[in-house]
Amino acid sequence: TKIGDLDAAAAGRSVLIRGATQAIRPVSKKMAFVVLRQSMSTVQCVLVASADAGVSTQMVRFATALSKESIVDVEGVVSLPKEPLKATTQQVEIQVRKIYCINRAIPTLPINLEDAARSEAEFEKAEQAGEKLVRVGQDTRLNYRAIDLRTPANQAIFRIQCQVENKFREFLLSKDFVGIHTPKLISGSSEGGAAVFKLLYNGQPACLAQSPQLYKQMAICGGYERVFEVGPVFRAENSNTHRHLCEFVGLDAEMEIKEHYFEVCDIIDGLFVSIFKHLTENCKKELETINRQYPFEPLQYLEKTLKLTYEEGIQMLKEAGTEIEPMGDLNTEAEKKLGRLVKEKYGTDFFILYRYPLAVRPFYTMPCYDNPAYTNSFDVFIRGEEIISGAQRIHTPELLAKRATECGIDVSTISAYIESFSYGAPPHGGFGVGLERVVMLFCALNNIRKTSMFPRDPQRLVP
Ligand code: ATP
Ligand code: AMO
Repeated sequence: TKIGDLDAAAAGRSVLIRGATQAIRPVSKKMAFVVLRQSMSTVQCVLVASADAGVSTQMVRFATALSKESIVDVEGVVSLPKEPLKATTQQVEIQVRKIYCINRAIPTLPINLEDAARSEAEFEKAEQAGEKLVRVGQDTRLNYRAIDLRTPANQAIFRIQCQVENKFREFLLSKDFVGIHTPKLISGSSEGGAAVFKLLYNGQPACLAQSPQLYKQMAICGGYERVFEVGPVFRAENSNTHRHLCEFVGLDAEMEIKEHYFEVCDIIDGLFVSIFKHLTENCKKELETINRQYPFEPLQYLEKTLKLTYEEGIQMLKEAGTEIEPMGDLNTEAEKKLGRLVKEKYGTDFFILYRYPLAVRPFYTMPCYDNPAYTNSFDVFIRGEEIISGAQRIHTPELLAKRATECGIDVSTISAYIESFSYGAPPHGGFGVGLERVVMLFCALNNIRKTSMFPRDPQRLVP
């Protein structure tokens, strides 16, 4: 039986439930309560010693001696409680007939799950009342992730993550994209720059892929028209921030362009509006669960995604008193401020900023036809933080080699990639999304480590 399915209609039914002992409360020698949990659902089990029900005082004693978080099987009958239950998700009780311990947890766990599941507001309220509660720090949570993942919010977060990934695939498949897999062991950097993990590949210097960039473009050269990939991305940058990981899940897409790179933006528009709608309509329980521990304002977005030029963005920041180098990159603070300004003016947390200066984009980005100091490129923001980068790509080998050289890349290290554009290459563009960032920002969480099940940051390689 699934605990989440137990409602008043099940009253009187005999059930067999396997779950974790979330709380154990002895009342007397003859009576005890055990709260059992499966994923996000909990139910109260009642043990009362009685000869009629075949429940002995030994069985009650056995139950009260169980350690929290042990795995047990309970046989019993569903009944309706006398008063509404506050501590469980289900409004029924189980009158226990038998209880078996399947696996015993150690008596003192390194994390108290109740504390790990509390909201900041609960801690503050308790403090004001003079109660002492222990906050569980992010590092402790990650050190004991197998326990931390059991909190209702964490159960919800990774279910949401799975839905985002699934919708990404589903939407792109419906638009005739083909799912591909590109190598993660590669000979050199794919984004330019030094932030790669180096290793030896049969004695030859190699590195972990910084993105599927070069290969997804070569798949387009290979006649695939529209491709996508979901896979790991490795970045060796020493970024100890709330939004950088050394390994994250990349959701990438690449497509032929018929007339204009806004065709790529249109795919993003349709894709993300469908993801947001799906989460809002079909993941209510998960979102409410996250909200209970980490309260957040629902994401505001428009039916047709707002697009602003980079210059318009700079202008908005200038008018609001922020001095910005017009041909430089936006720093984190400026991006956040722009996010707030856009929300005030246009009422959306989700927008596309396009036509970035050439100087701040990777070598493979197509310069604008009308002014090569700018590019046919864009970033996409949620709540003032970047979730996507994308662009039209250069599809002629000469210009590609020239731009690589200008960006300080040794073209001999990417000659096979550059040559791919000599054999007939259609105009194309694409984008890359960071899955953990999408979930973090949709739910307005404050740290990307909350949306990576086993995060890899510059400090952490275990568990
Ligand atoms: P992309 O790689 O597409 O640019 P990103 O969001 O990782 O995506 P970065 O260019 O790495 O963007 O960084 C954008 C901004 O984030 C930088 O301008 C900088 O302000 C900030 N940032 C990056 N790394 C760090 C760091 N280690 N410490 C503080 N801020 C950082
Ligand atoms: P970019 O480097 O901007 O672009 O990466 C694309 C998206 O990946 C996410 N991201 C990260 N997430 C967690 N930790 C990190 N260290 C990190 N770095 C990036 C962000 C970002 O928007 N090849 C291009 C994409 C393209 O043009 O198709 C690329 O890799 O959400």
